[in-house]
Amino acid sequence: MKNMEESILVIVKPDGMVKGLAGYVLTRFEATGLRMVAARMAKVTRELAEAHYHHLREKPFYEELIRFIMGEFDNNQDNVLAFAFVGESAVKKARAIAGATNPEEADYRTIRGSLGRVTTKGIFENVVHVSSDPIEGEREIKLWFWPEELTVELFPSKLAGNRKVWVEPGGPKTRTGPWPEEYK
Ligand code: IDP
Ligand code: MG
Repeated sequence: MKNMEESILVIVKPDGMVKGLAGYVLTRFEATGLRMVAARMAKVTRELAEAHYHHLREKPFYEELIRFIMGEFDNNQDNVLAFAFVGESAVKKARAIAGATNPEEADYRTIRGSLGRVTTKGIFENVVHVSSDPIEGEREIKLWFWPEELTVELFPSKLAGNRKVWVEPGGPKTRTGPWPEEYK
């Protein structure tokens, strides 16, 4: 990763997957000029969902958010497409095309503004996840990908047994690191 470059996680959420928007979302992100360094289909278990959204666990919409990202409101679509992108101002560029969190408030030219919706139950079906900042980007990439799934050495990794793991796991509930007491 060059100086000033940021790395981010992008996910096509279950609503985007069931609507057949994975290819479209990728096309929009490719147009940013950011470099794709990882891509995989991921099964969203409750464990992964809770780790990913751990910082929102006090929010009133938390439980529904977990169920949403696990595909429970989208025909049990618990497989999502996850990407890692790298580039200058990656967060700003990616969030600009994703649009505001609430699809009803998002600019209509953005992915969320043109293709998202708020359900009658108040769930934001907003098609994509994009990391909020570079620190979150690192944490999330480490959570969703093993080191060998990346095409570049974004973050230091080491050999543990016969597979590589992140030297510094990306925060609470990563797949590779210790879980903080509060989550055990
Ligand atoms: P972001 O996805 O734009 O970064 P966050 O605040 O990190 O927004 O929230 C994560 C996800 O939680 C959102 O994408 C959306 O799916 C859901 N969410 C956030 N705020 C609300 C809300 O007020 N009502 C319902 N769902 C919400
Ligand atoms: Mg966020």
